[in-house]
Amino acid sequence: MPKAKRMRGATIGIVLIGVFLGGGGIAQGAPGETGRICYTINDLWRFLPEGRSYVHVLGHDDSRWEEVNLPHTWNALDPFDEEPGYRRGKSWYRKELFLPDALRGKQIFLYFEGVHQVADVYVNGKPAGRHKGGYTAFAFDITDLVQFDRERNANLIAVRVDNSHDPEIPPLDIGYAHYGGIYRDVWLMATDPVHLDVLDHASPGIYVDTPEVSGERATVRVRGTVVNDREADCELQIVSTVWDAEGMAVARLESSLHVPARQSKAFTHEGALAGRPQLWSPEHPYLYRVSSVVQEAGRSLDEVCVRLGVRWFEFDPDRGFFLNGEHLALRGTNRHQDYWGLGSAVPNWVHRRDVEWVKGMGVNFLRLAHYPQDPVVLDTADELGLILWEEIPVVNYITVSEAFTENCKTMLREMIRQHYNHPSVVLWGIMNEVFLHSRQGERTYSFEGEEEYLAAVAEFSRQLDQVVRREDPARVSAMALHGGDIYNQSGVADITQVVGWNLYHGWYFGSFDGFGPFLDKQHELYPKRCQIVSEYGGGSDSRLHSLQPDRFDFTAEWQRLYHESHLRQIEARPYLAATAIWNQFDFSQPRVGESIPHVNQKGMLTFDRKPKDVYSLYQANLSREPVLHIASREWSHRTGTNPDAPAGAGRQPVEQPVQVYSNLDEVELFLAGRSLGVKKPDEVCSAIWQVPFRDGWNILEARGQRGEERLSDRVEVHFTYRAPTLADPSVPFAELAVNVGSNAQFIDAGHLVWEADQAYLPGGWGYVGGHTRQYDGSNRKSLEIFGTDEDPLYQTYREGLEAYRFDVPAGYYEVELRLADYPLEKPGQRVFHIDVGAQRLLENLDLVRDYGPRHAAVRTVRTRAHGNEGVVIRFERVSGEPILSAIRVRKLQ
Ligand code: GCB
Repeated sequence: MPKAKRMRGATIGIVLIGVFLGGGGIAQGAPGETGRICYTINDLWRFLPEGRSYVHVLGHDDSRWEEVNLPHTWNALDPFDEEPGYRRGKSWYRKELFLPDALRGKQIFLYFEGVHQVADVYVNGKPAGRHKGGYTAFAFDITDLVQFDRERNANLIAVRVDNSHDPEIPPLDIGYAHYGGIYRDVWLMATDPVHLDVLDHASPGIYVDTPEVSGERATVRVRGTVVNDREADCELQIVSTVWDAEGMAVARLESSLHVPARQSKAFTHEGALAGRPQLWSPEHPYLYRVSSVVQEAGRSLDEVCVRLGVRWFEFDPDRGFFLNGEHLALRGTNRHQDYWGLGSAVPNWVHRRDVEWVKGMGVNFLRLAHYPQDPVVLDTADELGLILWEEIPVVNYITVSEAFTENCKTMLREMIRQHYNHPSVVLWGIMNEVFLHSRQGERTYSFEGEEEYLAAVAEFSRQLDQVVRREDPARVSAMALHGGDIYNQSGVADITQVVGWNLYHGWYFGSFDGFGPFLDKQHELYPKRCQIVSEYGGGSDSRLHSLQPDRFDFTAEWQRLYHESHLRQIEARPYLAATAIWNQFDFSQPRVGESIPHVNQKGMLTFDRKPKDVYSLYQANLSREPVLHIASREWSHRTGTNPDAPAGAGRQPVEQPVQVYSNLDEVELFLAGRSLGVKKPDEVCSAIWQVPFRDGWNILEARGQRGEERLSDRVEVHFTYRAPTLADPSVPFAELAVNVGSNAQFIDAGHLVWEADQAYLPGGWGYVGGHTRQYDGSNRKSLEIFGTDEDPLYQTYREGLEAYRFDVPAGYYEVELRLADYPLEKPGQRVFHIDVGAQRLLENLDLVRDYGPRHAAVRTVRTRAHGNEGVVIRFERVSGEPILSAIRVRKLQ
């Protein structure tokens, strides 16, 4: 059955685009520092979502193309709609560029911060260059292609962008969207013909490090290359100055350089910083600036200015991580760059705010997974003080070919050279979970008979590792592994200087408690390896809550238990130099699905950056700032029963737990101004109260104090009391909705609580017969339900049931049935009748035939309950087993 293309909640993104006003600044390493003319050319591009030929030429009429500003992706929305996949292919961008006369005689470059993933750039119809790889910057010299004649047309920049799958370019198969487009800033840069190299892997042109460094003294070394694009030789002075944060020069280095015509020459100079260095650390992210000026006969021709953070570090397999000689437990998180409704086309201020969210959680470590990120991300990490792991996008498997290997090496070199001067970077990652898939790109658990492939992967890893060690001996190479032993068996785990484990005990497999023992075992077996945790996490959905949380129910409560357990296990293992949560933000995963299709929900914040409870859990544990947070705050509408209440007792208070995360010594919780007692948060900063919720609005307030500072947090919870006997006149029945087959309550957009399911008890309500079919996320496959955004209501169901009963008082009722069939795919496999009261509502219902597999079906009927018969929905099997996904009964007045 053909499926209509239905967008999911797309308006959110569109509204956000409207309010983003740009921001950010010129990033370190990007062009734009003093000595050069440099500005963004992000506005007024024309976009054509096709790969047509000959549209890059002058004279082609693009007036009907869409007008767009950069950053831009054509996949902001389509990975999230109900049509499988999203557009991967070619598109064109064109822009008219007027060059001011001031640029005559200069060397002109185009500098792209990131285009996904193959860019062919043309200027005035002629090719300027091609770049492969969607996450690193590149620059082209366009001096010979541009013209300054204003009478004629402006210069035409045309870029063909292709985000098709390419077996020679990483990433191959990934769990996140390959957003196509020019999705980062584009700059026009003009330099003197004699200039610091712009085309060296689009690096800033100088590389600064500290060959000798201690708390007492540091030497600074500056390396670079000067390019002479003149027709004559030149005699130059290169002057590098190190400035402290107050603008005082603390080192001056000088070299003379003879650069022959049309050639380039490298220089290195080194010298001591005056006085004791100010060291860079997460607590004290002190930044110097280093400028290198190219001078000729006292006249400055070019200048590049970058940052310098003076610091040194060490990883030890037993003792963990040391920064500037002091132990520092790296506690951190991972970040994907995309954002709900924007895809990868994220403005600089959002990148920056993301890093602030990370820092604000109290962590000091961030893995930029699984690819190099926007320059503003690295700048912000330097400024706020975060230790970074940055990596190239080799994910899940590789193509065994020279072209693939070379593309990966180039990408790695680009990443290292472009981000070399960022003190925040400590680890360069070369790959992630390379043995998750077979060489054919399928999820695999065995590499039997694949010795050749294993050897090829090992060789590939060695080559990449060598690139890191050669390019940047002062940092360490790293790779992330999934739990399989194949990394040990193949020797791959011994190649990089640090290995990170991506562990999902208590999520994809096993229980939480398996996490620590797994790491202990690895530590015991490989005592010389520096092993860290590069990923651990579990997903949640703010619409789902449970008093009995369970794996894959996506409740905030299960996610909290998961992280509390991991925090305890991590703290018990001092040898763990670093740990990183997967993930700081929910992100796209087009083919995998959780309770929100195409979204990975393991974030500490949602895809649109709303913090979840776990954000406060980490903040309370890691931050020095005082934290006081009432958890489950989105569980703003609750229901409950006092099963022991006698008939006629009216609405009773019902005790339910409320958890508070705090790093204060003591916290007092109040309900409607009445104290429920003072508690000391435990070792993961948690305290739980049993709160007697009353029918209606309940105002909860937590209060605490640190020194003179008083803190409080307040939430309002609406509680609906449900009498154990539905016909009890002292609690008149109004409405009851059930998330059938689930232990979790689902709160819909209208704040209706779809309660956790239960077996029928006379006088009350529930299912009769059957068994539960629950969502199983362990296979990482999507369970998208079509035709609805309320997927969780359908992802669990009761199968083989005889009836669903509500012993409601006599009267008229509206009954809403919700159904979606999976895993069946063919008509005829499951056919059944549904009777509501005496009425046959659905005869020979075959959901797959009538709606298609995994498609939501909703039926609302009116019925009458006579005497004390209640409302009974009966299911009669024809073939297969009947099912019910959710049900709602509402009394009609
Ligand atoms: C992993 C991958 C990451 C996935 C994550 C998950 O191990 O490295 O890319 O997103 O698991 O959530 O499944």
